[in-house]
Amino acid sequence: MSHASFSDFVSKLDRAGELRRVAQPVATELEITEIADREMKSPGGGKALLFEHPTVDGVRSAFPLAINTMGSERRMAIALGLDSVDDLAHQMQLILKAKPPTNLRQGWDLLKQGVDLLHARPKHVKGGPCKEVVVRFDDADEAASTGFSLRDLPILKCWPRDGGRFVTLPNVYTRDPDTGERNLGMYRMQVYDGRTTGMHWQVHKVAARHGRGYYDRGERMPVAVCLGGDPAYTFAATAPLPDGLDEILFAGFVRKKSVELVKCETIDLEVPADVDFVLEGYVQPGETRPEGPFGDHTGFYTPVDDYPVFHLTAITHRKNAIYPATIVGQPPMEDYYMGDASVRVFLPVFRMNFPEIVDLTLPAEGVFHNLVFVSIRKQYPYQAYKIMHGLWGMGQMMFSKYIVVVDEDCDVHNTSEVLFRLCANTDPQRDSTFIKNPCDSLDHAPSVPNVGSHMGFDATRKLAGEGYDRKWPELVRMDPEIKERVDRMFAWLVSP
Ligand SMILES: [Mn+2]
Repeated sequence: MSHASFSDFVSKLDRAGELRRVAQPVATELEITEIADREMKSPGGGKALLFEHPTVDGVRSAFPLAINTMGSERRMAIALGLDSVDDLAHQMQLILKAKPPTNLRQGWDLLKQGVDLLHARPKHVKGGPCKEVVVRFDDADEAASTGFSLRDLPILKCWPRDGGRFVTLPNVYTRDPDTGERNLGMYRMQVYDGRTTGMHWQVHKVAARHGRGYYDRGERMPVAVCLGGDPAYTFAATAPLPDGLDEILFAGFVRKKSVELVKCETIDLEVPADVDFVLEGYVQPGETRPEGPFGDHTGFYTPVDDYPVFHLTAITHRKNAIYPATIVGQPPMEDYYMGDASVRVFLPVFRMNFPEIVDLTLPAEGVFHNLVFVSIRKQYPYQAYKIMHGLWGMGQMMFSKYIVVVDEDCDVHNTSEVLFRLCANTDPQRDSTFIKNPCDSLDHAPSVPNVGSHMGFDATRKLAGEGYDRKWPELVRMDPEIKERVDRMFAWLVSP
């Protein structure tokens, strides 16, 4: 189920009891972070917050600011228009299993199974709410235009040592100059002035590759940045889609409604017509500027480095636009729930490559790349190592610093249970392995940036073929019949 607008989504959160409104003025400089951080660290991720009167340098912004809108399992499901995120995982599973329909009958059968691909294709429209207000920047002089600029948006200065204000939930649209292929990604943007920002796409990101294409041609690279609209766009921007798979098709599939695309005013790109803000502009390939520091999702400040510069040529927006934001920092934060939803939805894709995988999670403490818990149906010796190496060879999973493999009967979402297995089932020397692999650029621990070692633990039960000649003992467990009987007799006793 789609959302007509970002404010429609916020209203749904309100009706579900998932929103707290803050009526008093609060500073976009650090104060909103402190409030949002406490909320995100309260049990289950707290509530979404709508700051009705954020202030910028002491002046009330014309736009309210929403934060932590996806920061719980429930809100993530509401964002995707679902009762549970697992419903979407189930639909992914059906698609992967289904053969592409060759006739209407097969197509109809797929539809009956709940697979709805009809709405994946976007529609092209002439106008839309994102153009209710159009502000073009005169190339000659900003002051000659209305005076409206990025300074009018309630953009956060997140942490004390940050290099400035950062746009933290930007949906960034670029196009491959050779193939015309579109990409939607999320790259933080440091505000330099009213119409210039940094563009933090790292070398291995798709947009950076597009940039090299424009560089080779000696052409300006058009870039459009959208804020707000259906949260399905934000989910699609951060989802681990295979390179070349159009995020807009995926968003259409997620929201069960075609994305309506509209042409930008000053650049040759299309954006969803229902978003709250569109920042149109360009990156001049080759031009860079120091970006950072920034209090990052690693829990540490990432240092200053050179990144491309985004020059705005126009801002268009809804009259009643809401500015969406998030903060990152020491876990757990809102991004954990977004990442967790991605892992759940894409687990069927992992299972296609590795059918023995039962479940997989990236615990909040590992801030995505540092820790992976995976459970497998183990059938042969050293299968745990096969899975580790498989994951280390798959896309962004290559950055996984520690991988712990457990048996299928261990709940990977229960960190306490995984640690129990890790400690109880391993001989440290026999059951661990070190490898060399690329590291996340944001990881400050490796001696040399971007490269280092990773470690895997085989916490599964050991087989005879693994040099373990005794009989592996059985876990202490109650009989299921007794559990059921006790459940029936004592409803107040929660079955573990
Ligand atoms: Mn992509």
